[in-house]
Amino acid sequence: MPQLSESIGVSAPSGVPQSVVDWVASIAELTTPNEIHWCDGSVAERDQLYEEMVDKGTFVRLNQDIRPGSYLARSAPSDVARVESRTFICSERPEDAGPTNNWADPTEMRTTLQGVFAGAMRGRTMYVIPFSMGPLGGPISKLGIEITDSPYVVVNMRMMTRMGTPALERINAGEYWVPAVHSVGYPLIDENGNSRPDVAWPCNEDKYICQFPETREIWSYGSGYGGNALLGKKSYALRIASVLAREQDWLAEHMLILRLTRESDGREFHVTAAFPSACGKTNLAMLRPTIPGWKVETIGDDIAWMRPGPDGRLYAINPESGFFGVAPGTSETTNPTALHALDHDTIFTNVALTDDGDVWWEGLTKQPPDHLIDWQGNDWTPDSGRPAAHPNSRFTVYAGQAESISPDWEAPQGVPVDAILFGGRRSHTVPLVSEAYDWNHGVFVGATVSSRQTAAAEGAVGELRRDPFAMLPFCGYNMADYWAHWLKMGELLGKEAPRIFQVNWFRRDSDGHFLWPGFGDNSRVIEWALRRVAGELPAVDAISGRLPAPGDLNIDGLDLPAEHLAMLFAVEPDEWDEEADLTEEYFALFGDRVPAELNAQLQALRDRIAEARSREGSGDLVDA
Ligand code: GTP
Ligand code: SPV
Ligand code: MN
Repeated sequence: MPQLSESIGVSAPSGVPQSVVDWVASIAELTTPNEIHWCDGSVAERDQLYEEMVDKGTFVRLNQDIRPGSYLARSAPSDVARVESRTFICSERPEDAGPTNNWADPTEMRTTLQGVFAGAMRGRTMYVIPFSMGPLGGPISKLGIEITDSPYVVVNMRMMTRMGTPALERINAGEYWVPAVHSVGYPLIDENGNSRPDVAWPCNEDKYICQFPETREIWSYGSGYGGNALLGKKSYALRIASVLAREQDWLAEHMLILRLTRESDGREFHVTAAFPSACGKTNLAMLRPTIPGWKVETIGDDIAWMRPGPDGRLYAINPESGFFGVAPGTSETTNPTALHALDHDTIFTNVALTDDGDVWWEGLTKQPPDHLIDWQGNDWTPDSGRPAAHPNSRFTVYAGQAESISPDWEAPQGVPVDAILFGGRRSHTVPLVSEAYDWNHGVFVGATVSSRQTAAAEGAVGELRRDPFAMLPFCGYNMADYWAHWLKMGELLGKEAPRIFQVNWFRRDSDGHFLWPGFGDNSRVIEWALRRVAGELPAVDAISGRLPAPGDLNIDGLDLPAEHLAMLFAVEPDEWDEEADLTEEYFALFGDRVPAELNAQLQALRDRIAEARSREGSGDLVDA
């Protein structure tokens, strides 16, 4: 058997500590690549990789007159989204992963991984990617090194993280870093030394996305797509970081970050929002208000790291430096900011290709082009009867390209959070907006989020599932302990804690139409929430929380019939009764690990339902 790694050596850049060299050498010994490349993050390095990927067929160079610096990748049809069923939390004890994670014994998983990674990079280049999550050197930022055999991963990581020499220099100086190992699992030479040709999107049927919370390691095998492979994102910034955050009294969350400035008095507000995958974080992060008086700036669209600051308030940073956003549905009407950001220097994955070498996806234009090459590389016409772009097709773009990006998006200390929103796709039950009674009620609201599943992960699209804090696939430890951690953070923050709101853009009428126009009009809901934060508005106590008093939600200029408005805010005792029963069943999954306070919140919800019923019975609120 050829011992390739011995002959190539590790040849690390100068200054790299022996411990890092030893780790890289150990991975090279295991995976036996042809060569090792230490990524410096330069434009020259990027351009060389683009060139190589075009030559190999992994990338299609788009029409450079229309989309300069932009490329299209088409993945294997079996590798199009996160694979939750193959994502593992490998904690020593199964109860520390909890009932909502796939647990695997760390010793057994190590043996399995040693098996699948052995020789996995034969015939390929192994890339060593030093990166920082968060601005380099920031007090909330953290470092990592991803080893991968995928040049696609390298060029995506270059946009999504601060990647290259400056990150490595901090590691050289002895700063903490997290190791992450990735292989697509498609060696080009077998164990007998026989070669096989490469394919445009190498991957493996067998997939493992593994997080080891105690040793803070990440191992990912078999997929080249998104969060399965860009290991700074979900694996580090959420699964491992949530474990660190619990120990160190901070929060690692699946949240966008937004700044809103009120023009009348110049007051700045910062909002974070947790919505499940493909439920509107990118859209809200780039909100264009349809009401006057507000300026909106983007800080992050997917992940927030939040820490109490010196003044006791909660400060948020975006650990990422790019957007890996859902393409379908992005248009001049729904999200012009995102659309314009994609004008140049963008990597598209699994969208359709037009005859003039540009991109297209469902929702981009009302009229689809007459002919396209679909995401699988086949001819497509409007009567093909299948989507031209994959529903989870995505764009990767540097965050600085969004015209809405805040001048403070890289502020190392972060921005102070005034309000936190929780939302999901709910056709009924949950009103357009309600404010939690207090932090603990807000934690209950976050813990009980449910949402219709989207194409961001494999599974039954449309099925309603619990997705607490939009963290179901991303919490690195027992979800019930995570709720306890949120309760504890409320105690730490005390009166400085942000206010919490529940929103639902997705309520439908009996014909299945959305009742709320959404998108830019979501500014109306946020304005109400921020005026509540500012203490400028009263509210009406209801089952799910505090609702806007009649007339307080600005609906000027909206074509919203009064009965639709009523339906958006209807809080039906029967529906909430069912909700409470389902919550009780859901909590039972976690046994006695559920914090007592959340059971008390459930009882308080039941009490509010009973009270609403008795008021109904007395005729108080019944329309004449
Ligand atoms: P991940 O990147 O997967 O974490 O998701 P995300 O939350 O950033 O998702 P994104 O913003 O890309 O969600 C896109 C989907 O949400 C598309 O189907 C949009 O049409 C839909 N969407 C976003 N905002 C709204 C809204 O206000 N109303 C409605 N009805 N749909 C919306
Ligand atoms: C999500 O699924 O929540 C995403 C996309 O943000 S991925 O990075 O693929 O996880
Ligand atoms: Mn996400």
